[in-house]
Amino acid sequence: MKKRTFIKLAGTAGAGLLLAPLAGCNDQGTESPQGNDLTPRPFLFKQEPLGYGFDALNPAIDAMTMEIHYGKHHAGYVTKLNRAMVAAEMSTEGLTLESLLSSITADQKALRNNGGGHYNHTLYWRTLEPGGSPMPEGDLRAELIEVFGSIEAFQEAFSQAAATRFGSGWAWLIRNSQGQLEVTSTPNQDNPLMTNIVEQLGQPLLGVDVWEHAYYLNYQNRRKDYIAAFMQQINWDVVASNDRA
Ligand code: MN3
Repeated sequence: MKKRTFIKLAGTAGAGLLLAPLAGCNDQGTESPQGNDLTPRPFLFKQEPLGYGFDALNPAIDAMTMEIHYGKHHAGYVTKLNRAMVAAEMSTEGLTLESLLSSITADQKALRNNGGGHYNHTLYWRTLEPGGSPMPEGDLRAELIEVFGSIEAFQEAFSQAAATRFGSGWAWLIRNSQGQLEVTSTPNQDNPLMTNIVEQLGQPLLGVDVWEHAYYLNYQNRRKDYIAAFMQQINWDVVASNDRA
Protein backbone atom coordinates (compact mmCIF):
# COMPACT_ATOMS: atom_id res chain seq x y z
CA MET A 1 0.00 0.00 0.00
CA LYS A 2 1.23 3.45 -0.79
CA LYS A 3 2.14 5.44 2.29
CA ARG A 4 -0.08 8.33 1.24
CA THR A 5 -3.04 5.98 0.83
CA PHE A 6 -2.51 4.56 4.26
CA ILE A 7 -2.32 7.93 5.96
CA LYS A 8 -5.47 9.05 4.19
CA LEU A 9 -7.31 5.90 5.26
CA ALA A 10 -5.94 6.08 8.77
CA GLY A 11 -7.26 9.63 8.97
CA THR A 12 -10.78 8.48 8.21
CA ALA A 13 -10.54 5.69 10.77
CA GLY A 14 -13.63 3.46 10.55
CA ALA A 15 -14.43 4.24 6.93
CA GLY A 16 -10.96 3.20 5.86
CA LEU A 17 -10.74 -0.01 7.82
CA LEU A 18 -12.64 -2.24 5.45
CA LEU A 19 -11.29 -0.64 2.31
CA ALA A 20 -7.65 -0.51 3.21
CA PRO A 21 -6.69 -4.17 2.64
CA LEU A 22 -8.26 -4.05 -0.82
CA ALA A 23 -5.87 -1.34 -1.87
CA GLY A 24 -3.08 -3.91 -1.88
CA CYS A 25 -4.99 -6.59 -3.74
CA ASN A 26 -3.86 -8.13 -7.00
CA ASP A 27 -5.88 -9.99 -9.63
CA GLN A 28 -7.13 -12.36 -6.98
CA GLY A 29 -9.15 -9.50 -5.58
CA THR A 30 -10.59 -10.14 -2.16
CA GLU A 31 -10.19 -13.90 -2.34
CA SER A 32 -8.74 -15.27 0.84
CA PRO A 33 -5.15 -16.43 0.39
CA GLN A 34 -6.18 -19.48 2.41
CA GLY A 35 -8.84 -20.32 -0.21
CA ASN A 36 -8.97 -23.93 -1.23
CA ASP A 37 -5.62 -23.93 -2.98
CA LEU A 38 -2.95 -24.88 -0.48
CA THR A 39 -0.13 -25.19 -2.97
CA PRO A 40 2.91 -23.68 -1.24
CA ARG A 41 3.14 -20.07 -2.25
CA PRO A 42 6.46 -18.35 -2.88
CA PHE A 43 7.67 -15.58 -0.61
CA LEU A 44 8.20 -12.62 -2.91
CA PHE A 45 9.95 -9.33 -2.39
CA LYS A 46 6.67 -7.44 -2.16
CA GLN A 47 3.83 -7.36 0.33
CA GLU A 48 0.98 -9.68 -0.58
CA PRO A 49 -2.69 -8.84 0.11
CA LEU A 50 -3.86 -9.54 3.61
CA GLY A 51 -6.82 -11.58 2.36
CA TYR A 52 -9.19 -10.39 5.11
CA GLY A 53 -10.22 -7.07 6.58
CA PHE A 54 -8.34 -5.32 9.34
CA ASP A 55 -11.33 -5.88 11.63
CA ALA A 56 -11.79 -9.57 10.70
CA LEU A 57 -9.82 -10.97 13.65
CA ASN A 58 -11.48 -8.71 16.21
CA PRO A 59 -11.60 -9.10 19.20
CA ALA A 60 -8.57 -11.45 19.24
CA ILE A 61 -6.60 -8.82 17.32
CA ASP A 62 -8.20 -5.39 17.02
CA ALA A 63 -8.55 -3.47 13.77
CA MET A 64 -6.24 -0.59 14.70
CA THR A 65 -3.44 -2.99 15.62
CA MET A 66 -3.92 -4.84 12.32
CA GLU A 67 -3.97 -1.62 10.30
CA ILE A 68 -0.76 -0.28 11.82
CA HIS A 69 0.95 -3.68 11.93
CA TYR A 70 0.26 -4.57 8.28
CA GLY A 71 0.23 -1.08 6.80
CA LYS A 72 3.14 0.47 8.69
CA HIS A 73 5.39 -2.11 10.38
CA HIS A 74 5.26 -4.88 7.76
CA ALA A 75 5.16 -2.47 4.83
CA GLY A 76 8.21 -0.75 6.30
CA TYR A 77 10.19 -4.00 6.33
CA VAL A 78 9.33 -4.61 2.68
CA THR A 79 10.41 -1.12 1.63
CA LYS A 80 13.63 -1.31 3.61
CA LEU A 81 14.39 -4.84 2.36
CA ASN A 82 14.17 -3.72 -1.25
CA ARG A 83 16.29 -0.67 -0.46
CA ALA A 84 18.89 -2.92 1.20
CA MET A 85 18.94 -5.21 -1.84
CA VAL A 86 19.68 -2.22 -4.06
CA ALA A 87 22.36 -0.99 -1.66
CA ALA A 88 23.97 -4.45 -1.67
CA GLU A 89 23.73 -4.53 -5.47
CA MET A 90 21.77 -7.77 -5.26
CA SER A 91 19.06 -8.61 -7.77
CA THR A 92 15.74 -10.06 -6.64
CA GLU A 93 15.36 -11.64 -10.07
CA GLY A 94 15.06 -15.39 -9.66
CA LEU A 95 15.87 -15.09 -5.95
CA THR A 96 13.47 -16.35 -3.31
CA LEU A 97 13.21 -14.79 0.10
CA GLU A 98 13.91 -18.22 1.57
CA SER A 99 17.24 -18.52 -0.25
CA LEU A 100 18.20 -14.99 0.79
CA LEU A 101 17.51 -15.78 4.46
CA SER A 102 19.47 -19.04 4.17
CA SER A 103 22.55 -17.28 2.88
CA ILE A 104 22.84 -14.00 4.78
CA THR A 105 25.33 -13.48 7.57
CA ALA A 106 24.93 -11.82 10.95
CA ASP A 107 26.70 -8.65 9.89
CA GLN A 108 24.30 -8.04 6.98
CA LYS A 109 22.01 -6.19 9.37
CA ALA A 110 19.63 -4.50 6.92
CA LEU A 111 18.98 -7.74 5.00
CA ARG A 112 18.74 -9.74 8.22
CA ASN A 113 16.26 -7.44 9.99
CA ASN A 114 14.12 -6.50 7.00
CA GLY A 115 14.31 -9.81 5.14
CA GLY A 116 13.37 -11.60 8.33
CA GLY A 117 10.72 -9.00 9.11
CA HIS A 118 9.10 -9.43 5.71
CA TYR A 119 9.13 -13.24 5.76
CA ASN A 120 7.95 -13.49 9.37
CA HIS A 121 4.97 -11.19 8.88
CA THR A 122 3.97 -12.83 5.59
CA LEU A 123 3.82 -16.20 7.35
CA TYR A 124 1.93 -14.67 10.29
CA TRP A 125 -0.85 -13.13 8.13
CA ARG A 126 -1.18 -16.33 6.07
CA THR A 127 -1.68 -18.60 9.06
CA LEU A 128 -4.16 -16.38 10.87
CA GLU A 129 -7.77 -16.86 9.82
CA PRO A 130 -11.00 -15.22 10.95
CA GLY A 131 -12.95 -18.00 12.65
CA GLY A 132 -9.84 -20.16 12.63
CA SER A 133 -9.32 -23.10 14.91
CA PRO A 134 -7.16 -23.85 17.93
CA MET A 135 -6.98 -27.52 16.95
CA PRO A 136 -4.87 -29.03 14.18
CA GLU A 137 -6.27 -31.96 12.22
CA GLY A 138 -4.98 -34.94 10.30
CA ASP A 139 -1.35 -35.95 9.97
CA LEU A 140 -0.01 -32.82 11.66
CA ARG A 141 -2.25 -33.42 14.65
CA ALA A 142 -1.04 -36.99 14.96
CA GLU A 143 2.59 -35.95 14.73
CA LEU A 144 2.19 -33.15 17.28
CA ILE A 145 0.70 -35.68 19.71
CA GLU A 146 3.55 -38.08 19.00
CA VAL A 147 6.19 -35.41 19.64
CA PHE A 148 4.65 -33.42 22.48
CA GLY A 149 2.41 -36.02 24.11
CA SER A 150 -0.85 -34.16 23.46
CA ILE A 151 -2.20 -31.15 21.58
CA GLU A 152 -2.52 -29.33 24.90
CA ALA A 153 1.15 -30.01 25.65
CA PHE A 154 2.13 -28.61 22.24
CA GLN A 155 -0.03 -25.51 22.84
CA GLU A 156 1.59 -25.08 26.24
CA ALA A 157 5.12 -25.41 24.80
CA PHE A 158 4.40 -22.94 21.99
CA SER A 159 2.71 -20.44 24.33
CA GLN A 160 5.54 -20.75 26.82
CA ALA A 161 8.18 -20.09 24.16
CA ALA A 162 6.25 -17.00 23.08
CA ALA A 163 5.63 -15.75 26.62
CA THR A 164 9.24 -16.14 27.72
CA ARG A 165 10.95 -14.66 24.64
CA PHE A 166 12.71 -11.74 26.32
CA GLY A 167 12.10 -8.42 24.61
CA SER A 168 11.02 -8.55 20.96
CA GLY A 169 10.91 -11.65 18.81
CA TRP A 170 8.97 -14.65 17.63
CA ALA A 171 8.05 -18.16 18.75
CA TRP A 172 7.93 -20.90 16.14
CA LEU A 173 6.76 -24.36 15.31
CA ILE A 174 9.40 -25.64 12.90
CA ARG A 175 10.39 -28.82 11.17
CA ASN A 176 14.00 -28.86 12.23
CA SER A 177 16.99 -29.97 10.21
CA GLN A 178 16.65 -33.47 11.68
CA GLY A 179 13.11 -33.62 10.28
CA GLN A 180 11.43 -33.34 13.69
CA LEU A 181 8.72 -30.93 14.77
CA GLU A 182 10.13 -28.54 17.34
CA VAL A 183 9.10 -25.36 19.19
CA THR A 184 11.74 -22.62 19.15
CA SER A 185 12.00 -18.87 19.45
CA THR A 186 14.16 -16.17 17.89
CA PRO A 187 14.97 -12.59 18.90
CA ASN A 188 14.05 -9.52 16.85
CA GLN A 189 13.24 -10.54 13.25
CA ASP A 190 15.52 -13.55 13.06
CA ASN A 191 14.03 -16.59 11.35
CA PRO A 192 14.69 -20.36 11.59
CA LEU A 193 15.83 -20.37 7.93
CA MET A 194 18.86 -18.19 8.75
CA THR A 195 21.54 -20.86 8.55
CA ASN A 196 24.42 -18.59 9.57
CA ILE A 197 22.56 -16.92 12.44
CA VAL A 198 20.10 -19.05 14.41
CA GLU A 199 20.94 -22.09 16.51
CA GLN A 200 17.80 -24.12 15.85
CA LEU A 201 17.39 -24.36 12.10
CA GLY A 202 14.25 -25.49 10.38
CA GLN A 203 11.29 -24.81 8.12
CA PRO A 204 8.83 -22.46 9.89
CA LEU A 205 5.28 -23.85 9.97
CA LEU A 206 3.73 -21.38 12.43
CA GLY A 207 5.08 -18.20 14.00
CA VAL A 208 3.69 -15.77 16.54
CA ASP A 209 4.91 -12.19 16.69
CA VAL A 210 5.55 -11.12 20.28
CA TRP A 211 6.84 -7.65 19.54
CA GLU A 212 4.77 -5.20 21.59
CA HIS A 213 3.46 -3.60 18.38
CA ALA A 214 1.59 -6.86 17.71
CA TYR A 215 -0.61 -6.56 20.80
CA TYR A 216 0.04 -3.54 23.00
CA LEU A 217 -2.92 -1.36 21.92
CA ASN A 218 -5.40 -4.00 23.00
CA TYR A 219 -3.55 -6.08 25.57
CA GLN A 220 -0.96 -3.67 27.02
CA ASN A 221 1.43 -5.81 29.09
CA ARG A 222 -0.78 -8.95 28.92
CA ARG A 223 1.27 -10.81 26.32
CA LYS A 224 -0.08 -14.17 27.50
CA ASP A 225 -3.67 -13.12 26.75
CA TYR A 226 -2.67 -12.09 23.23
CA ILE A 227 -0.88 -15.41 22.68
CA ALA A 228 -3.95 -17.32 23.87
CA ALA A 229 -6.16 -15.32 21.49
CA PHE A 230 -3.72 -15.88 18.60
CA MET A 231 -3.85 -19.62 19.23
CA GLN A 232 -7.62 -19.61 18.66
CA GLN A 233 -7.43 -18.06 15.15
CA ILE A 234 -5.18 -20.41 13.21
CA ASN A 235 -5.73 -21.97 9.80
CA TRP A 236 -4.10 -25.35 10.38
CA ASP A 237 -4.40 -26.32 6.71
CA VAL A 238 -2.07 -23.43 5.92
CA VAL A 239 0.26 -24.45 8.77
CA ALA A 240 0.41 -27.99 7.36
CA SER A 241 1.00 -26.63 3.83
CA ASN A 242 4.00 -24.68 5.14
CA ASP A 243 5.62 -28.03 5.89
CA ARG A 244 7.76 -28.40 2.78
CA ALA A 245 9.93 -31.22 3.98
MN1 MN3 B 1 5.34 -7.37 13.87
